[in-house]
Amino acid sequence: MFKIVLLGSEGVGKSAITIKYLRNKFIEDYDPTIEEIYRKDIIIGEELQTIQIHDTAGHEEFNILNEKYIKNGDGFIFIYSVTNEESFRIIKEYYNSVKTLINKKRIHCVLIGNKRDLYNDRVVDISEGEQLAMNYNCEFYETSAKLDTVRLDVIFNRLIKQLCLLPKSTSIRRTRSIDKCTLL
Ligand SMILES: Nc1nc2c(ncn2[C@@H]2O[C@H](COP(=O)(O)OP(=O)(O)OP(=O)(O)O)[C@@H](O)[C@H]2O)c(=O)[nH]1
Ligand SMILES: [Mg+2]
Repeated sequence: MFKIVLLGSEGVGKSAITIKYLRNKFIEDYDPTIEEIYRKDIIIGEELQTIQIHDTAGHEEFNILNEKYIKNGDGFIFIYSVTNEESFRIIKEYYNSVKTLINKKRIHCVLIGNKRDLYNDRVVDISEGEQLAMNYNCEFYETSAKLDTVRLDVIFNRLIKQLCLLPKSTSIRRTRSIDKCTLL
């Protein structure tokens, strides 16, 4: 089982992305997350594999649990909103926390700029996201939990594929059956 942790400041759309990905439904109301853990079965190669998604709290009052999730995480999705400069700036802090806490050479992650449907409110340029992702050696996507459907599947699958490709000796817990996994 792969544990995927979503990180980003409050209101950027972590929960909206999670629910859209899992249930193809967009949540319009804002209800700050305390902690949510979801499971999803996906087909990898010919095997059924379970991923666990940790939707963390961006709100300072609730994010004391995040350290625990980061330590147990296999892959990370860093999310900011293209309408919020501060949420972009703070990605560096999340990234550095992960780097410190998981103590691995390489962080398997994806960077997402969310809310691209709000083009009149955009304050973070796409090139800024691209540059940051290049620094982190990770993939970058701009998306919208409100409008995009396919893209979220692609994003999650790309990250899972990275995790599948890791050699067996890494600390990631996986079932025997996916030792030679290929993602469809
Ligand atoms: N227009 C638009 N609104 C979005 C999008 N994604 C999320 N929202 C809205 O932004 C608000 C916050 O979204 P959440 O998913 O709850 O944010 P969060 O990152 O989980 O916030 P915390 O749980 O507090 O950390 C909600 O009202 C969502 O409907 C998007 O892509 N486009
Ligand atoms: Mg949330």
